[in-house]
Amino acid sequence: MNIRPNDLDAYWMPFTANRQFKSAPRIFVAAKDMYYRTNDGREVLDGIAGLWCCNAGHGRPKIVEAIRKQAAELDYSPAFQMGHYKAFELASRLAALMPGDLNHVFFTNSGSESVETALKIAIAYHRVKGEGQRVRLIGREKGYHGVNFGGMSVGGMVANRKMFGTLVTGVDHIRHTHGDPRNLFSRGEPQYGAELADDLERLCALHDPSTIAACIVEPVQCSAGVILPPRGYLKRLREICDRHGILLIFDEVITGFGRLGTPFAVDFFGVEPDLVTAAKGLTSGVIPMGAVFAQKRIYDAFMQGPPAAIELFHGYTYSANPMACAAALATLDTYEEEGLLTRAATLADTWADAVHSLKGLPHVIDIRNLGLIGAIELESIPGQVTARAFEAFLKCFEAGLLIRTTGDTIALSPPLIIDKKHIDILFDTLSRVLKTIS
Ligand code: PXG
Repeated sequence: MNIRPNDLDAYWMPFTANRQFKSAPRIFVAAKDMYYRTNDGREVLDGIAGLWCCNAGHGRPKIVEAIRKQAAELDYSPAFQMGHYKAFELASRLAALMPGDLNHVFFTNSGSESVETALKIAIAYHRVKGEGQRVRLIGREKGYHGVNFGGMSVGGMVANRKMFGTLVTGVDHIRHTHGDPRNLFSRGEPQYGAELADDLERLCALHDPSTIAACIVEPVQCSAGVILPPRGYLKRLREICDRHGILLIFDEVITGFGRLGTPFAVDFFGVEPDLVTAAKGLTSGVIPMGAVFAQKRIYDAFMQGPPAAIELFHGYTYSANPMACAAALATLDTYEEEGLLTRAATLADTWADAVHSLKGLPHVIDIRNLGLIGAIELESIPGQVTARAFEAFLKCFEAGLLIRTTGDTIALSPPLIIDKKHIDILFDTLSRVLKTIS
């Protein structure tokens, strides 16, 4: 076969209709602050922070400079049995951002790896504590925890699961919280449905709680179309886990680093889980990196036995990669200097007004928001789920706005540097497009 440079064929694109894309490619060539630039020279307003990750915006000088400098100074350092200063510095700074005793940090390279790491730590924790029978993992319907086997198994997105065999065994799911008609068009946290957390009690009764290692949930289910936890739901989940000795894991890959107007959703909801996964905003999306936060008592439980024994047989070649650490430290500096981890709280009302202003436009059947997240759910064309939202996606892109769609829901989650002027442009464009879709 004749392969030419820049031929579109060789690249097998992730979560993309490859043939459709390659017949009409959409290519970015540059990005700065709130905007991407396309190969045909158009500016596109970033309504989704890349893929929910570029929280500091694009091309931020401190981050760019830190990466440049690190590449020249210490490009790579072995992740096992060797250390470099920035890894320790980053872990300490991250631990200081978290409330309570969530003060030990394990580094990974993605949200998916963070999830696998957290699930493995949970199971191993019970074993080192002498409860090796606690092996079951509980996820939630419609949950998204990445695409590796553990995350896919505790996840609840049917399309992401059905092609891949029997998945990890010993996994069960609590019900999702979507669909109560009383919650339609709620501003912020929906009022009804906290009792859905009791579904975990049902699974405890079925499996016996002594067999359950952990329950993992996203505080806000973003990938499934921004499904919000009803008021009191997460607290109730915490109480049930406590009652039965089950570890609670918050998957904060999206909600971490300021998305809700607090550093983490942990702060926003006032609920302290045992483990927290993060990625994306950790480096503002610039270099792949993830992290798992563990409570001190979990870390301490492993620090037993002969000091020469490796306590956890887990890790990645690129755990705490120096380039990623440098990018993350510069990202944290940028967040701090510009107040970005709490900026969403300042903008939340303006944002909520703007998102809910779309009520009444054609096909809009629900609107949801929290922090700097918004979702506009469109009525599906019968037999053609996704078609309507995808049309909106293409038309927005042509009109200079990047949005994200899942099913027939439009999701918005802009860089946290967004200001009122961009919010106006975003919603003017989106409302114009919504008036034209079939
Ligand atoms: N957990 C959660 C809660 C996520 O949202 C992952 C884990 C996996 O992260 P990695 O880094 O392995 O992709 C995610 C990722 C979307 C979308 O628009 C969401 C994600 C990724 C890409 C697209 O729904 N979330």
